[in-house]
Amino acid sequence: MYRDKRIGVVIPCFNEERLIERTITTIPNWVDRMIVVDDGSHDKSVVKIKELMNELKDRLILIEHGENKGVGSAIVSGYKKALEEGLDVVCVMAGDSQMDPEDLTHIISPVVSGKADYVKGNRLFTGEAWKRIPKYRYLGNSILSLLTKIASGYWHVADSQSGYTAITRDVLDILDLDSIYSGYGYTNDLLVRLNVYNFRVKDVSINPIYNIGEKSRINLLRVIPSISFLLLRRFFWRLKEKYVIRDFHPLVFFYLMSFLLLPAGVVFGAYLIYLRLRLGGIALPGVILDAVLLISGFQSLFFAFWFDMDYNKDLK
Ligand SMILES: Nc1nc2c(ncn2[C@@H]2O[C@H](COP(=O)(O)OP(=O)(O)O)[C@@H](O)[C@H]2O)c(=O)[nH]1
Ligand SMILES: [Mg+2]
Repeated sequence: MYRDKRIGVVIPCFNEERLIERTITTIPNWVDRMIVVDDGSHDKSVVKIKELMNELKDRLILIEHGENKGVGSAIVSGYKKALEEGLDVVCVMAGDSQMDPEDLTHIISPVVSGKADYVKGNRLFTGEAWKRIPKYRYLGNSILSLLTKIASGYWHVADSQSGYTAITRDVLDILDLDSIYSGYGYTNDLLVRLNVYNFRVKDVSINPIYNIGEKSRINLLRVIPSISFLLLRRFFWRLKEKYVIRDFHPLVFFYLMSFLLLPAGVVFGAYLIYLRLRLGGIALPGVILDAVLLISGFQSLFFAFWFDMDYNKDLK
């Protein structure tokens, strides 16, 4: 119990025999349930977890997927179990000890006190982030964080790939858990969904932990394109759900204008460059038309961003 709330921690685990014990044993005693979701680990993770279950009894629950279904699916299984167990606040912490248990109170406090519906750790607030996080991870994370701001409408949220989170039971009851993305993009997907329901999301500063013997399974070259594509789909879904069906906002026209004008401007511009190279000269009206397409396209896009940011400014 933390204040008067029952707290759960979901721990996704895949081949974490070296760090799973440390993860579980360092979680504070006031956590009522730890729900480890193993996804067909090939190592001794499950053996280690079962040993700990003898000591920790009801506080430690193991869900075994048997085959690997992805980290997003593991979190969803953990969330469903947490609902069954009647927990009020459900956190997620990785099974490789990369999340500092000292930060757990910071993560849950805004949710427990009713100031936020979802809280996410942000590793970038500390000045140490650039030094501690491997550079290629930092840059990959920055690209996805920017795309997630656009897709989710939570412009104040950064470090979108951070999986250290807390969510309330009420939010879990409303979300369609089964349709959440099964892979590493689940954090991004969740943010887009939360925005459609106007839930308040808060970022809190956490300590970035690296080089403790963890081995990331993330392959950035594969993950960045697949999450970007997911975000594109979810972005259109959010515009439809939030600004057409549930409420109406003209920002959809601004987005639409920019999606028509910008590609037209780019294609026409490329054609003009081709003509310039082939024929050595181009007519001024063509250049002016292209400038109008590009300038209006960018203006529409930036206005759409601005309206979206303004609409969501209180959801923090
Ligand atoms: N259940 C489950 N857990 C996974 C899977 N992939 C990764 N994890 C766990 O999710 C956590 C974060 O994964 P990791 O690869 O370390 O990501 P990173 O720390 O963001 O680089 C770790 O505890 C992993 O064991 C999976 O497919 N299924
Ligand atoms: Mg890790």
